[in-house]
Amino acid sequence: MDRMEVTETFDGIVLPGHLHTAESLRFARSFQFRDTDVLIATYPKSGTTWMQEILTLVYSQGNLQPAQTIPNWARAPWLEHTYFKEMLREADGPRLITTHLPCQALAPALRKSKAKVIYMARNPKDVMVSFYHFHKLAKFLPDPGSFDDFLMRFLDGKVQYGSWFDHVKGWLSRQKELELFYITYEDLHQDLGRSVARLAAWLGCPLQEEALRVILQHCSFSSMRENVMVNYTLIPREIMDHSQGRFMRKGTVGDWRDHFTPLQNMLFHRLYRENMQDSSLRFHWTMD
Ligand code: PPS
Repeated sequence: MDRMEVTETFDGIVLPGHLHTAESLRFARSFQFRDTDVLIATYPKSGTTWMQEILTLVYSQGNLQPAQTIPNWARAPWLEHTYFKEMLREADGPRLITTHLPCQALAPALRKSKAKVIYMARNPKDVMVSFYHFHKLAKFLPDPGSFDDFLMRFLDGKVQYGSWFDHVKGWLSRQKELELFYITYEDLHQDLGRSVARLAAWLGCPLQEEALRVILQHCSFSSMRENVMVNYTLIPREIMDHSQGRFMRKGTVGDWRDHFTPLQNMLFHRLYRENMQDSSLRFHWTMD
């Protein structure tokens, strides 16, 4: 196994050494964005793969070929990952790039360009549940321990990739300085058609009705779950143990209700309020 037990620390955040090295992180921080680049920024488990698929198809105007033949990590590689340089497509048009890094690490590089950022957030209760299950399958992440332990570490910002609160507040507090489009997993769930059309218009890439129809069909949970280019079944078992669960797990809003005890919910609520009280951000999800 390749650096499976190693962790990298970056600005106080712990990241899996299987995917990150000090060098790959240094490279990410000083990356020269082009004005035409489009960066998908998310905290893990917030709908990154969904957004990668939507943007691929917006730029292909509904042509399914890239989505059906190229894995998502090659179509929209993670800036901070070790393989980024070899995956980045040197095409003239928009390069799709993904990141889970916090805003403070990338804002200086982004400010030097007009690169577009799409920040996608998700109800942290559902993020936490999805992340917990993902830890069981991803062998490059530590054993999550009990659900209760993981929940405490998540609220404390002590999980890999750091604090959800800092991530969301960091990116969204810079909405005005960056070319940033903010959207949530819940928006996509509520009205995928409207969300895709808004995104396409903002990207300056409006869609014909037929292209939109194809995108909606292809980006449904059931369709993406079967697409090997996005469901991570191409990743070998030593890295993702598919017997422990599926990457495309449930794809629902509010799955936390089937996981949290009343006590866990109370604690989550209290810490959510405490952590978000210094922020005037409005979120598109219900915490009850
Ligand atoms: S990662 O590992 O950070 O890239 O994960 P990420 O892609 O951000 O999040 C994975 C969760 O997104 C769900 N997903 C979807 N939900 C609804 N519709 C579609 N099309 C879709 N595609 C991915 C995926 O199932 C994970 O959520 P959970 O709650 O675990 O099912």
